Amino acid sequence: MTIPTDHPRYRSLIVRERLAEYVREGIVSPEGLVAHGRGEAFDYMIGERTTDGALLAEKTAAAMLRSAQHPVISVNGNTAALAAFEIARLQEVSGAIVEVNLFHRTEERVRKITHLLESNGVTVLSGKAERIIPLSHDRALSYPEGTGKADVILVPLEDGDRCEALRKMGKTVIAIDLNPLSRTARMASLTIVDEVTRALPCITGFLGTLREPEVTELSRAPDNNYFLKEAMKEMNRRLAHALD
Ligand code: PTJ
Repeated sequence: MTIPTDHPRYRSLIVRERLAEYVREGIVSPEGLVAHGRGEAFDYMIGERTTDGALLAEKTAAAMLRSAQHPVISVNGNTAALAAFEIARLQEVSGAIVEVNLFHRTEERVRKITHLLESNGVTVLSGKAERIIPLSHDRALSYPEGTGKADVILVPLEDGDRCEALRKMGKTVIAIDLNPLSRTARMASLTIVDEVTRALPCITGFLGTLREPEVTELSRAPDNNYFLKEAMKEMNRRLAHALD
């Protein structure tokens, strides 16, 4: 289908088309479309823009990645489909290890997602996945040199259970999630309530400009509840005046 460029929702429709194509190619899971729809709904409520609160969270995430000894970015099907290039840029400036971790895991999907990431310039951790995360499901599978060693893990669009398990392992978890009420958002050490393709370039940008005193100050003990409350306040404000 050709999307008319003058359609008021052109960008959103193009992204949906792209995700549907990635489902056909076996990169995004069918469930990933549902997850995307939920994200879109929350993005409407936040005004489809990066709020001041999200920007501060992105700066904080940059500081946390900068001060990490072994930063890791965990990528799933939706993130690869939406933001492979943005992941490559962030890896370049942060030096983070990128690994593929899937909720709906098959070795074929891991291979296809790895290929998509690599063709956008990402260096993807290879090797044999092991049951590293204390979960009964295949979401336990991860890489000893990645998640196994990580102190700070960036997990765009993560599942709540996995986020909780990573926290129990003592990892510092940075989530990107448009839903401030999700279990992931509440379980993470820091949640960025922003759309993943807006959030990643902001983190990359801050990594290039942050100075050492800010890194120390911001990465000390982020107040996740503060960021979640700011996002909800913003949504409430917008909803209260939506029809004015
Ligand atoms: O590729 P897989 O098999 O690993 O599966 C990936 C999905 C995303 C399907 C899987 O991790 C999943 O089911 O995730 P959840 O539990 O639905 O959580 C996804 C969260 O991401 C939801 O809270 C959405 O609101 C949010 N979200 C969706 N799209 C975006 C988003 N947040 C930021 N940017 C988006 N584009």
